[in-house]
Amino acid sequence: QRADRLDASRLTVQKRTMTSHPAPAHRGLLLSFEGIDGSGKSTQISLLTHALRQRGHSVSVYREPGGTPLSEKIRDLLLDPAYEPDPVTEILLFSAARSELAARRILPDLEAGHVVILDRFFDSTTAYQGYGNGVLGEQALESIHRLAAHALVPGITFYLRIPIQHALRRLAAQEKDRIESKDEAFFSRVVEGYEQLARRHRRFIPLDALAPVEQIHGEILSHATRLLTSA
Ligand code: Z5A
Repeated sequence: QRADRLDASRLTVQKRTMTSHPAPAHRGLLLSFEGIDGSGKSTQISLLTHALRQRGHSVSVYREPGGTPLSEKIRDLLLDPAYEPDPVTEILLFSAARSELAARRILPDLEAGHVVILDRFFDSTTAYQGYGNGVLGEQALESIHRLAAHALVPGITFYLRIPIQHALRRLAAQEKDRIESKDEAFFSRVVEGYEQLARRHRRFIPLDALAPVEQIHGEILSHATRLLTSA
């Protein structure tokens, strides 16, 4: 029996508070990674993907915004310094890219029993647009997230916590896109957003992003393993 055939009773998608749009039933496991740029998400995602595949799991990995041809086009628009979208437009564009990814990739993969790993999900919109740009109340944002994510919620959200100065130093050599070019005050608000989310949601697992790569990977793998084997 393949290791990725998860028992339906062990599904980890959290129950929605809004009954009008319940979380879809599926056999897979949804994991997301969050944190400011340079916190080490890509590094940890590739280690986790490799470890889970070695154990026989089918693993899909998607980045946000992106992951489908249309979502990648929206990503290009969103990160292009030539445009400065209205802040509400920006939320809706991130959400449009998310909806396309959720409907065309994430849901089918979860239904097939895959472990789906997301490099960012709707928590990024809360942190960057909600807190960073200071747009829309939490309730409005939550309704948009529910719609755009097709009611999916990660079983675990790994939050790589890093002081802004350290993250900036790690990325100093890279060319900056539109959002990476924002000032430090913006990133302080984004971090405050993540800290609020981490306090509020039990699915958030905060990790010290300054620890050695292998140590962080060990923690992440043990949480993912617990979820994959829990009854
Ligand atoms: N965005 C948004 O505003 N709203 C939304 O709803 C969504 C996104 C979904 C997408 O950026 C941008 O869109 C992002 C948020 C916004 N912009 N900002 N700012 P992206 O996809 O281009 O990139 P990113 O997601 O921000 O991540 P990144 O820049 O690729 O960084 P990372 O994946 O977190 O880190 P990394 O590449 O794994 O590591 C960075 C460097 O640190 C690298 O040299 C590593 O070797 C090193 N590293 C990693 N871990 C360690 C440890 N533990 N110790 C030492 N060095 C390490």
